[in-house]
Amino acid sequence: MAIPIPSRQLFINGDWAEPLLKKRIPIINPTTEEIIGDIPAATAEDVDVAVQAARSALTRNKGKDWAFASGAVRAKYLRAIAAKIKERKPVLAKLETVDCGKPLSESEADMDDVVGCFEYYADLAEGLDAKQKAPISLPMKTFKSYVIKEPIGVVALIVPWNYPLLMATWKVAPALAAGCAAILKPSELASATCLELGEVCREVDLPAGVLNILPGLGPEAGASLASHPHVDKISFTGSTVTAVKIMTAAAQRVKPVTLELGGKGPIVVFEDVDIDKAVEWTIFGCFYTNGQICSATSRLIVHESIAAEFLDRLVKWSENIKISDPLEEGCKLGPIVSRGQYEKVMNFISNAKSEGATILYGGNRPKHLKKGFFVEPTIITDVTTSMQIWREEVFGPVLCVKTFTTEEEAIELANDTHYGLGGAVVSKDRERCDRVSKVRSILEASSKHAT
Ligand code: TXE
Repeated sequence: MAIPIPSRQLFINGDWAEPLLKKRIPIINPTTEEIIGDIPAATAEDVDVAVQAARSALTRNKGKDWAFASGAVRAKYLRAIAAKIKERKPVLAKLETVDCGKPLSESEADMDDVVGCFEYYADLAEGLDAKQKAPISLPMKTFKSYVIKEPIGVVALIVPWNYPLLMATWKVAPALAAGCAAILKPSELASATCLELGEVCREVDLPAGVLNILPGLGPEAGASLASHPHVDKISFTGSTVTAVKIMTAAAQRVKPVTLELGGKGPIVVFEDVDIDKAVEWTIFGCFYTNGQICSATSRLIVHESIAAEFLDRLVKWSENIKISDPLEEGCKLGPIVSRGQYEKVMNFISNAKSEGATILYGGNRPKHLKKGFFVEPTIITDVTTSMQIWREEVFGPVLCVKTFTTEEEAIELANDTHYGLGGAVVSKDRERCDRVSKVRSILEASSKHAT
């Protein structure tokens, strides 16, 4: 059954506004490769209008507006947004799945998290009302010190497409709770649910300009936001290449940025594990959301003594992963978000082959699906640490494997990456898990490289 895609405009100053240059971007369903609608594309001109709206939302009538509202007032709006999203969960989850290709069960879980996140920051907003004494003793009684948390001003929130509404919420909810006015820039590859947040804001009468939503191309809408003189802070999640551009633009105006970028996370599996359970974690760590997660554990580092048995069972589990239209019941792997990302993933696989690695499982488009940007869950062995597949983030369902014999070797392999972010250690020995996952073990490994 076709999912109706709402036709939306930009969300500026509490209402829908046609982009000044009337540009639009098609929405392509990654499962069918069909155009199913379009989204408005903001340009520099729209960014100016939205920034102006956000600025005046902060201080329109001094003393009454968002920056001056109590935490309790802001919390009331955040809870109202959470309640509306809860009501719309079935529709929003379907829309997310059709737009970005993740299995429906995952989109449903995302919507629950969205609700939880707005509620969580509502609680924190209330906590902001209490004036805290600073924990320092001052030499003279005439001086007093307090900690008062003030909003930073207008913030630009630039998000990617792998968790469209959830990632937006991780930025929007804390910004609004803190009394900032925000401009959300969703990814051009998946903006549909973020635009629905505009409709929710209208329904709960969020004061005009507090949240503005501007989908559009990165180099146009995103870059204009990053360099805008009246944006006080930028929060960005996405690729390192784009982060460098954003930091460079922000540096011109000495503007603070918060970045969350890529990863190449390890999962270290010791010899004492319950193999089936560890296989299940490995599958979850690398193939959830089609592997399009910055903290995906896409490098399996498994103890030599169990490697053969482990890989055997990993392949059997992979054979049973249901790859289908992500709206279908039981789907565990949907398509990659776009043709561009699909081609990127396929290139990684073919480069791995040409560098001498072995494709133990997968590596192709699933034969039973004639359309869509699908990639089989892929397991790659005979990998060396200089290969691209070991070093670079794929952002697809692709796992590369190495074995180890000593704990020290496992730690070295796990930390052999220039990315940060997540990692996992699987063992029945809790002390070992704590020891290996400690930052100290990373420092030890890196100091060895330095000497
Ligand atoms: O990211 P971009 P893309 C990684 C992952 C993926 C790769 C490319 O490896 O394969 O990045 O994905 C906006 N100024 N991650 O091309 O370009 C853009 O419109 C300002 C990791 O989608 O970084 C979108 O809203 N903004 C990641 C956002 O930046 C700009 C999640 C992200 O797009 C801009 C996604 C510019 N010049 C991809 N150019 C994670 N950490 O979870 C683009 N944008």
